[in-house]
Amino acid sequence: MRRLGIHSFVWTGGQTQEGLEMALNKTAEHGYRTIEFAYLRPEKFNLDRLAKLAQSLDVEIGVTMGLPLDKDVSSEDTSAVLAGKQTLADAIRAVRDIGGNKLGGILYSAHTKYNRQPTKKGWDNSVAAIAATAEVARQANVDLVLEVVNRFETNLLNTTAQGLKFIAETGSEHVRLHLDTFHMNIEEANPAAAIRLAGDKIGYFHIGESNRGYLGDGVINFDLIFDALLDIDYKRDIVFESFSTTVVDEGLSLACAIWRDTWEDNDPLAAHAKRYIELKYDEAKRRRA
Ligand code: FUD
Repeated sequence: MRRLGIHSFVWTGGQTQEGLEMALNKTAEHGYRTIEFAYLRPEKFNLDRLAKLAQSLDVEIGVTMGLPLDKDVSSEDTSAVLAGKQTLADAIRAVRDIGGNKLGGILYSAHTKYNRQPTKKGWDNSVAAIAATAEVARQANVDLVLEVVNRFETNLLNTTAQGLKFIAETGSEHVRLHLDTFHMNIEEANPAAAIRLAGDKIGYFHIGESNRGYLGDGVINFDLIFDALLDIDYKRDIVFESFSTTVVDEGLSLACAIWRDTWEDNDPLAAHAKRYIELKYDEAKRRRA
């Protein structure tokens, strides 16, 4: 792994400058070296100040988001697709301006529980929009990673195999997958096999438990996950993600159906996750030695 990071929603709903600055400080204090800002609203913040603070703390910033339905690039409606492309291009500029290194999340569709089947035309529209976005991202020196999520959060890319087909169709070497153990646990028959299948096409990796709470409390077999990540020689960032109603954001909490507390105190959660990930990673390395 390159850098171990933490999702900002462990610290803050992300609605204020102070909240994001606190999140950066907490991240560094706990020894994480990258943070994920989700649903960043660039117009609300002083991006330059956040960039400088991150740099002074040696914490890198990644940004993730999902599209709203009226900007869904997997829609058959041309105006929604155009609006979505514009949103993605704006988001890449915000990532660049905050000194960030990647844009991830549900960039290829709306982040929602769909009430319709995906369509071939919608898939093609999304592939074309992501191919165009990849070029914007490449020029801005920002990685573009597509998060494969469970069926209740998109209707387009629920499995790694679908994600690989999608990125192949974009024809761009600049698009990679953003995989997440919570989602894989729901959709993949064999999460470790999915990691091996994706190999070098994994650009970003989320570690989350099956109940989105404390690592180790749920059903995910992290030994198999870390064995697979070592097998493919995964060298990019790994980020711990956990959600609770202790930290609420209108957009993300609703899209992810976060209706209850999996924890109340974020400091012990963050400390535990870092110890847990480092331990599992070391154990996997020892198994190989
Ligand atoms: C959502 C999820 C998150 C989310 C991201 C979007 O279920 O797993 O990774 O997609 O935070 O900003």
